[in-house]
Amino acid sequence: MALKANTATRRILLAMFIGITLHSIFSYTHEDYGRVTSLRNMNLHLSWDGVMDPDQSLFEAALMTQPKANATILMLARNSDVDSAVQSVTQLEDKLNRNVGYPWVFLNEEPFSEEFKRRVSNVISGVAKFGQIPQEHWFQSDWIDEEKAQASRDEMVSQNIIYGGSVSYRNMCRFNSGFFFRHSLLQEYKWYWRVEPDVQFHCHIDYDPFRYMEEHNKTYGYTVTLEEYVQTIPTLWAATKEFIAGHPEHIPQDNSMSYLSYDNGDSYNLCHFWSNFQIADMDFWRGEAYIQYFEHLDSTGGFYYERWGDAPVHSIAAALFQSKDKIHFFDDIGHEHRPFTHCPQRDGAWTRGKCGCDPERSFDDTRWSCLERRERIFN
Ligand SMILES: Nc1nc2c(ncn2[C@@H]2O[C@H](COP(=O)(O)OP(=O)(O)O)[C@@H](O)[C@H]2O)c(=O)[nH]1
Ligand SMILES: [Mg+2]
Repeated sequence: MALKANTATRRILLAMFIGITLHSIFSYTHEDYGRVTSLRNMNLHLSWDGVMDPDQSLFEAALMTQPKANATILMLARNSDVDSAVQSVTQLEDKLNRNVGYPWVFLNEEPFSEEFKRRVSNVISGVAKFGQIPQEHWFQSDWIDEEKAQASRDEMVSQNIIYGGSVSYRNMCRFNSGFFFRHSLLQEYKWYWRVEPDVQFHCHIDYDPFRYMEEHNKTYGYTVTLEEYVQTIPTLWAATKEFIAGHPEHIPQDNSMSYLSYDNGDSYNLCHFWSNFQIADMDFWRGEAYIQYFEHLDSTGGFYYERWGDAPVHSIAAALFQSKDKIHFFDDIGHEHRPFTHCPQRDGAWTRGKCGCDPERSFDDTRWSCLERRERIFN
């Protein structure tokens, strides 16, 4: 008896020793393994009274062990945005990312302050990287006629057009249109999720949206589609038509022109995907069709002589330079960027995601939404 117990005890001790040794080796050598098995993260799965929520912990455990996409969560922000950045990051970490651990990248045309980095890193479960945008990717090019640009800004201010007088807003729109995906910190990634300061994520996300995009062969995902202010893009469609005429090779047969236009491309109906939420494939923006389109648009000076937003520019490209099945509506992701909220209404998504938003007040039901038009075309 004593001999048997001794052997059994020795085996148990040996197994424990091997287990602890392997755990230590993996924790040091595999960042993901260390993250998902750390006590700090395990604690997060306990509810306020220390009891596990069985549904929650099951899907969280499943998410943790799945393979990851080559992806990052991206935020462009100013140092003064720190409070709103922390609030957006906290929400997305809580609703998804603490279970999947995608790295965050923060970009700014100025160096990030120590305070910004410290406050934001403190609410991130994994890696956070902070980068400065090269001057030539941000500031108004020298060849832009500043007198003409100033006159246009003054005119927009007199018409009360939102951000009409702002040069920095124009820099931001042009950067988001043509440069963010060229930043050195983003070169290693294919996928990005754009998050802005001061947004809300209203529902728990129980799957990995990047993997969804990958597995379903998508390139662009959105939550809200609406009409652009026509005064900000008077000549964007003319410039687009010029480009299309010169580059028929970039327009596949089954594109989504009918989402953008009611008259087969003659005029633009102003529908676009709101770009404060984007989950997309940077290789699409890095590809020949988009780079040529951006360069064509940029050469007209329209980002400064008018006030072209990155949202219509991205949307037009996503709709025209690829087949329509590449675009995905993330109906089940509750996202709010004031003044509009997309709140899931269908397929039990609101209940499943334990959403805090009011589905009755989802932007989808308003007359400004392009969703119905989009659905007619995409489904
Ligand atoms: N670094 C930096 N980020 C900016 C600047 N202007 C806007 N942003 C960021 O660009 C995004 C869109 O700007 P926002 O002010 O939210 O514009 P809106 O959503 O169109 O009202 C947000 O992520 C902002 O933090 C700027 O001058 N510098
Ligand atoms: Mg915003």
